[in-house]
Amino acid sequence: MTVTVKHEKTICRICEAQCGLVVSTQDNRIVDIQPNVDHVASKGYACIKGLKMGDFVHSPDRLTQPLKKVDGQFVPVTWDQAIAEIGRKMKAIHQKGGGDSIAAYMGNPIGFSMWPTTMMTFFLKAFDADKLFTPGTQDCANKFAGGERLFGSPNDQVFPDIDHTNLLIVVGSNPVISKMSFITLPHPMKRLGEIESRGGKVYWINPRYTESAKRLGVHVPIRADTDVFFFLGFLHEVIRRGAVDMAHVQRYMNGYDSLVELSQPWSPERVAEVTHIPAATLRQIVTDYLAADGAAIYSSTGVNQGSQGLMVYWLQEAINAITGNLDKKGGVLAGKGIFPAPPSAGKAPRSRISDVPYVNSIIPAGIMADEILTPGPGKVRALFNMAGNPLLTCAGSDRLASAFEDLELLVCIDIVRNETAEYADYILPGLHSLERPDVPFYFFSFMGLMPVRSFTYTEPMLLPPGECRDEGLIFRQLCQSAGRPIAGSRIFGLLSVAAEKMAKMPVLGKKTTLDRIFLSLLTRSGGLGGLRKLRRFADGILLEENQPGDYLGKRVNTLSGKVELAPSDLVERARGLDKLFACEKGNTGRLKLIQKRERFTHNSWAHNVREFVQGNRHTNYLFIHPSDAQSRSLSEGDTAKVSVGSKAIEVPVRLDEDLLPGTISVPHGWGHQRARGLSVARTTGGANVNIIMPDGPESIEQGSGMSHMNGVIAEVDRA
Ligand SMILES: Nc1nc2c(c(=O)[nH]1)N[C@H]1C(S)=C(S)[C@@H](COP(=O)(O)OP(=O)(O)OC[C@H]3O[C@@H](n4cnc5c(=O)[nH]c(N)nc54)[C@H](O)[C@@H]3O)O[C@H]1N2
Ligand SMILES: Nc1nc2c(c(=O)[nH]1)N[C@H]1C(S)=C(S)[C@@H](COP(=O)(O)OP(=O)(O)OC[C@H]3O[C@@H](n4cnc5c(=O)[nH]c(N)nc54)[C@H](O)[C@@H]3O)O[C@H]1N2
Ligand code: SF4
Ligand SMILES: [Mo]
Repeated sequence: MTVTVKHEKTICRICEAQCGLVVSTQDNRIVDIQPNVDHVASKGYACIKGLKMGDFVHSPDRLTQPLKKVDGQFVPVTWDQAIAEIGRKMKAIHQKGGGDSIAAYMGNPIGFSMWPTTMMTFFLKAFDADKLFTPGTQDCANKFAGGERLFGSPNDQVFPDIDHTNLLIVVGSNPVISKMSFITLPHPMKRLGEIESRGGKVYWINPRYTESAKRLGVHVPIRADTDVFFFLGFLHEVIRRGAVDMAHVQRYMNGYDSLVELSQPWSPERVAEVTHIPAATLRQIVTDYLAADGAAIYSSTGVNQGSQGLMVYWLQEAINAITGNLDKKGGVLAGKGIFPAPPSAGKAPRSRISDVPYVNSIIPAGIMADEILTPGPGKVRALFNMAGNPLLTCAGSDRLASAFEDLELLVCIDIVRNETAEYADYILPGLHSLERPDVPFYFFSFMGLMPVRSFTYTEPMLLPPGECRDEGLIFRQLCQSAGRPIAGSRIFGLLSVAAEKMAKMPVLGKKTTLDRIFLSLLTRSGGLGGLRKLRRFADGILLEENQPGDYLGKRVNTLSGKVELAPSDLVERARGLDKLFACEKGNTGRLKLIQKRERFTHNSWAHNVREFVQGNRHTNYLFIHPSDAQSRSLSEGDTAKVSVGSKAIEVPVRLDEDLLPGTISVPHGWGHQRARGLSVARTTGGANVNIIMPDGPESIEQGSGMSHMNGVIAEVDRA
């Protein structure tokens, strides 16, 4: 008998690089994954996680049927029973508490898939619910909030024109490991290396001498969470030198005078007192930035997760704009989506807890526990968690655990039974990304954050195991069961039922599923044609190149049509910076805790792959500079107690000379010992750093809702 091996092309949906892959399958099992050398954007690049995706898909821990908690134990139930019971419970909760009593958490991995994420929002809409939590307030909501203020919409974002820039300043990103965010950049180090090859320069502003900085560029160590002062010093110096393109500013921007005023007190000498970047170094960076024909400053989670992410974003983009680098070849370019962005929800809702504004329709995860635990109207009683593990990935894990216990209904839709799912009433088996058709990530399809503009439609590579079900379908069925039309639209509800019936017909079958109908409508709306055509381009399609000069005066979405350099709330907040500066000076000598991503980890969900957690990778560590360890009588391998306020965790010590003294790091996503559904991860060591990360309304950044996970003041002792 001949055994057929199929080789099919797809895109990886683990991180934002979205690399092209060739997946070889036999009898519905992955036998090999190789980088797709013909993919128009990734051109043969892929990392170990994409290539080992088979280990996630075929994990013995895959959920294959719905589970219900009965007397503290999970027992298998049929889909009909699960859908009917959850639907009934939803109806009752909705009748009692209305839409405000229902919330959802949409995790990072499924953020890369268009259909289930859209259906989750339609599901919430069906119940007049708007409490959508996502990891956005752990990684990027400051950029959404900044985009709205400066450019007129959270979806209006800029990215560095990497392939043409002559000077790139990277603040708080380590591309060798993470492949970056808010930009799709497969093989980032090759592309950054080309900047140097053409005579340009790369600066890394980072409290850690990272894997990326060791490969190329100039590393400038900065005291954690003082970036706002680095940018104030930068702005001060640009303005003092008169290096502002005034004609450009007058024509395309508003509010420049406020920038002049607020930057005045912040000389490079003064900011050096807290950033620890010598004034001469800052001046040299400014000189190089101004001398380059096409320069860009880019920042990422290293600052987004700091206490001033929105302020940093504002100052950074103001500098890029006033120096003439916005909308310029080699500078920063404004993304141009492939599809029209979803209409704005109008005035942003505000949370019942502390009146916090939602940002880009998301409510801060830092107040999730409060939303659930605080009694009164609007108390969250039901939570749907899709592809998320908030217990390990959101700040304040202990309070979250109490909150999840307090819920009347917690439903987790996942591919495995993770830590959060232990608190669930029902666990429903969803699909792995390789089991669904898809289009590229929202940030590229709608926001256009792509130096190489391209589009790849992918079919599923595999049939799902057991009774795993498309998440979008689950939401549709739950709505029907609760008697609420999906998306609050009877017509859409009826159409989706009809489409689902059609999909069961033998002839139409495979090609007319609900998700494909949706994706086809979407691709047609972007002028790309339908799926039948797109299937022929498995290596992706190159789209019209980015056009510097097509943004200012043409596509700026603010009411004035100009870039708003001085958003009033931020200018107001800038008045408090003297106080912050004094406070920061008072912190000199105290330890600051920062995040660290690692090659073989991906937030909380890669630790269940045996090869990724072998040897000394079986735990997370406290990374600490030898001088800080010595003053606390700690040596390599000792167990340290790391505390923030009254909360503490214990982790083994790793000495790390790459850290600026005064900086410590504990990678997140660990602490799996109680995960009964994760046969590999549960054998690992380590602790969940989010137990000690601050949560609650006081802990999140004003205006962006970002959780503070970087540069948090901490103490370290011997355990
Ligand atoms: N291997 C791996 N890759 C990943 C992930 C993963 O978990 N593992 N996660 C993915 C996800 S979800 C995201 S959002 C992206 C994130 O990707 P990026 O946003 O590009 O983040 P990182 O590369 O982790 O780099 C953050 C850097 O900030 C530095 N830093 C910490 N504190 C400060 C500070 O106060 N100031 C400055 N200037 N720098 C600081 C850290 O030392 C670190 O090098 O990565 C994605 N890629
Ligand atoms: N302290 C600290 N905490 C952090 C960070 C930090 O730097 N420091 N980084 C933060 C960042 S940037 C992020 S993005 C968040 C991520 O946080 P989360 O999104 O909450 O967590 P993940 O670990 O990505 O886990 C998601 C779950 O999705 C499941 N899954 C994967 N694919 C699918 C799918 O296709 N369908 C379904 N139904 N399930 C799927 C996995 O099995 C896993 O259980 O963590 C944040 N937490
Ligand atoms: S770099 Fe990101 S998208 Fe590319 S293979 Fe690795 S995980 Fe997948
Ligand atoms: Mo993230």
